[in-house]
Amino acid sequence: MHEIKIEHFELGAFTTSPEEMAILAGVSFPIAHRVPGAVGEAFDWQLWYSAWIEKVSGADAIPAPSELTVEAADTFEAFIPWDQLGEAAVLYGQNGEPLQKTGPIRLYVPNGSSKCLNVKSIVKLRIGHNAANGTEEATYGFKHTFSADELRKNK
Ligand SMILES: Nc1nc2c(c(=O)[nH]1)N[C@H]1C(S)=C(S)[C@@H](COP(=O)(O)O)O[C@H]1N2
Ligand SMILES: [Mo]
Repeated sequence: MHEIKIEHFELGAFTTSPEEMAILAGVSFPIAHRVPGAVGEAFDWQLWYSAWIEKVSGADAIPAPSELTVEAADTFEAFIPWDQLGEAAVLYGQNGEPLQKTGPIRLYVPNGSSKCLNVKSIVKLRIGHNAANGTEEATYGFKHTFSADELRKNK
């Protein structure tokens, strides 16, 4: 699975890939520089976001986001206030190859409130902006939503 969905509060829905994100961010570094013991190649979250917003918004002024929600293939997700993402990095490769177990990408939040925010196997990035701007705390866990069919079966 190499596809990553992006949902932006003002710009809408996009699809990208780890390779495309790394190229846009421009600079890669060993993730161990920010997370001792972690292995692989990463790029800076904020560097990617600035490059991406410039590319997709053109000359339009877009308000700064207040939060990032990442969704993983196993339905684990994390909600992270934007101000915890100052040192955040995205792991996208190991030994020059795409990530295997934790791919397509993994987020690391070195100065975040919890290691549990280092979400593996991210398939969707939701960049949000809401009224509670800056007052919220990070949350994480497995999503508990079921389709109508699943609910009927589980009865
Ligand atoms: N996709 C996904 N990412 C995840 C989790 C998970 O269950 N699924 N667990 C989180 C939790 S609770 C922790 S503590 C860390 C553990 O990271 P590690 O396996 O590198 O120690 O991964 C986080 N990322
Ligand atoms: Mo955890």
